[in-house]
Amino acid sequence: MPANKPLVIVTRKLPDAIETRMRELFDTRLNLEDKPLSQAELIEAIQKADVLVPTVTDRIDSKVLVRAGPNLKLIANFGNGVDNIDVKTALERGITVTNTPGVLTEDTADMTMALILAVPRRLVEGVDELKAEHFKGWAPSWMLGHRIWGKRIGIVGMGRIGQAVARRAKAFGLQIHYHNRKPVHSHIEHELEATYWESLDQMLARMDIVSVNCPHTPATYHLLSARRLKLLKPSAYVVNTARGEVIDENALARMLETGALAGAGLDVFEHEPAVNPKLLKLRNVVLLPHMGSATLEGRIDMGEKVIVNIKTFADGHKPPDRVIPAML
Ligand code: 8YV
Repeated sequence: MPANKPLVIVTRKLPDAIETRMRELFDTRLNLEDKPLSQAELIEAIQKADVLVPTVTDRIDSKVLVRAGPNLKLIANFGNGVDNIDVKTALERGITVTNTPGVLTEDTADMTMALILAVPRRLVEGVDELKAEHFKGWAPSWMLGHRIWGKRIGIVGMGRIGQAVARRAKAFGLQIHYHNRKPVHSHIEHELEATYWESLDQMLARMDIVSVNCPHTPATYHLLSARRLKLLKPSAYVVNTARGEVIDENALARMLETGALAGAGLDVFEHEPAVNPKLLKLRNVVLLPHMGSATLEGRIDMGEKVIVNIKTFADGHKPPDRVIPAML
């Protein structure tokens, strides 16, 4: 890779400040129109680039990677999740992969908490009622939701985001339960007064709210399968700000439709940007277009991470946010 000015191809429009800095530092090709790249355009990009900066909307699977040119040495993903990239194949081909961890934790946890509040308290339904001019004055039995204080939340995946959700949830009076590959450090458990469940099945059966905060990997695909969803109490709510693929979306939609589950708050979908049409028709769901980390500050921080990863790599050092297979 040319030491100082690698050819960096960016697949989507990034914040202006980030694009400007990238152009100062590297030979950077931007996508100012922000039109998603077709597979052919993506292949063309990886044949030329020294560094590719993709996002979650670019599927970089083995079919794409086998076409990579000899110069491609780094894929600096603009995003935390790397389920859009076949990391194993990339590494086998000598391509380093980096991501942007840490900087979208608080924003994503905020949005998770917003959904945890919005669904049981019927926030969107209330807004819709008002807009439809159905509000004829307060009534004791109108628009009743459910209290969240004192209820149990089960967090699936207690990494950075899961812990940030737990801190917020605790402040709202929820009791914290979690399932993770292994328990978190005892001082974190103590701080959060959190209960660890080795068995996801056992935890699910006892929770009032379930929040999905784990990455999508082969091991977590449909972790909330039709069978596991059936373990939930009919009064339970499901919130997902991680990846749609972690839940069997069709099974979830069916259960919400029949009242086998109380409601769901979903920021991510199994076949994005498509959303299961059944979900769109339901009143007991709050659906968002994958905007958990969508703050300007967060996007700039993500861009800064991408720049640091490229710059350290181009300078011959190990970039700080390398994705290693053990993480997947
Ligand atoms: C990002 C995300 O905005 O970083 C992630 O894993 O899910 C998003 O919130 C998106 O991935 C950008 O590539």
